[in-house]
Amino acid sequence: MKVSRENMILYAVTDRSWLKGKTLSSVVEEAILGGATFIQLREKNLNFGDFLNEAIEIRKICNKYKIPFVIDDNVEIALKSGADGVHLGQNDMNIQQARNILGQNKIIGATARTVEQAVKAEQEGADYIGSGAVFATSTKSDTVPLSYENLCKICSSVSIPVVAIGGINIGNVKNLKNSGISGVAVVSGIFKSDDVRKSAFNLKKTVLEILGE
Ligand code: TZP
Ligand code: MG
Repeated sequence: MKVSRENMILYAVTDRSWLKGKTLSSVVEEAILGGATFIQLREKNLNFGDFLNEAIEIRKICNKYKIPFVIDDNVEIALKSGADGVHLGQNDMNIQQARNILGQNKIIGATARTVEQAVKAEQEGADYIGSGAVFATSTKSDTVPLSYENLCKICSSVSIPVVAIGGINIGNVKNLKNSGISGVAVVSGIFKSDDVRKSAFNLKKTVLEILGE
């Protein structure tokens, strides 16, 4: 599966911090039912076996709804789980190496915080760019702020889709209007909610409003 701009509208990045007894696959399904158009499995603390089993479970849910599914950081888990691809940060495996392992038909997303990083990622064969942090976030500790102006520059420097990430919620997403993004990547704005489906639904509605104008 490859990505289209429409797949980027509401890109949900998982987090198991707020499961409250639920399974991650059940909340991922809720996010999809609410309108998430893309799922990234982000696990920073699981061992390989648990990470792989979780990836296989979530892959099944995403396949059921035909939603693209990528693994954060880990090319081996992406390959072994049958995921649609991987999302690579600047300190992960390089894009060409991941492409050699995964093949042309898999999705490779890349984090870029500057125009130079974005242009390089596109040249190396990335399918989309994730850029942030556009707002303050407590989900990731080592983020660097990305200004609206620099987000706009990144969007206009590449022809692949760009998703903004970092602290995005229903209240501030309007500030990203006219930046050139194809959508937003969200962790807590979806998964911290007691009603994941409703939060995804409301967020998507607002994102579609700003993308349409
Ligand atoms: N990369 C940049 S900011 C961020 C990541 C993974 C965390 C985004 O989480 P939230 O909860 O949507 O602010
Ligand atoms: Mg990463």
